[in-house]
Amino acid sequence: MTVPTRRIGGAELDVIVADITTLGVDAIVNAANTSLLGGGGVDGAIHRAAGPDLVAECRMLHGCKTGDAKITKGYRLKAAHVIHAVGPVWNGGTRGEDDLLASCYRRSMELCGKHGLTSVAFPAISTGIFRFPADRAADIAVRTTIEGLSAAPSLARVVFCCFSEPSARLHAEAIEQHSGPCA
Ligand code: AR6
Repeated sequence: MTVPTRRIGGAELDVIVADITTLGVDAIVNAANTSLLGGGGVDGAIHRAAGPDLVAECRMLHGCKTGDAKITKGYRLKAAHVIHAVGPVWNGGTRGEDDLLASCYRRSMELCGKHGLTSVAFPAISTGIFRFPADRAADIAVRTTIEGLSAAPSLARVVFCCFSEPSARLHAEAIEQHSGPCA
């Protein structure tokens, strides 16, 4: 699937299907849990690829609340940094899940701005082990990231790094919906 790049302000938005641990961007975002000490899914893959120094730095952060994000170095990854964002577990949608998911994208964008990062890649946070509906999550991810560009003027590239074609299609549709027609 080829998705045309969209430009919003000074940033381009891309959707790709890839293993996020292979990307040479300033920061990859991790779909972490509140302990920040690793787990399965993309979290496990990032810790394996980064090596043991990552969990050592994470230990010093003393966890992270759901809806928040914290930044570390990338160690053996190509990415210089990892932004550990904690998405909500899906519980039917009545426990603030939408707001918590939006919050972790917003906090990640704020960290990109604070650290002057020029490129960032997001996985589809909460849509795996945490069971958040993929279409609803893609809409929140794209909308909140576009809103967050104003907090991160240094960003020239935002990548939605999906792990399947259907996930990529959902993100591409959301970009189309929230960014207007292709220029
Ligand atoms: N690259 C890109 N995307 C990936 C990769 C990868 N290497 N591996 C999985 N995905 P998940 P969650 C996709 O389960 O739902 C962990 O145990 C995956 O297909 O990794 O937020 C944490 O420690 C899905 O679309 O994260 C937490 O306890 C998306 O990444 C919990 O899982 C997120 O799936 C977090 O669950």
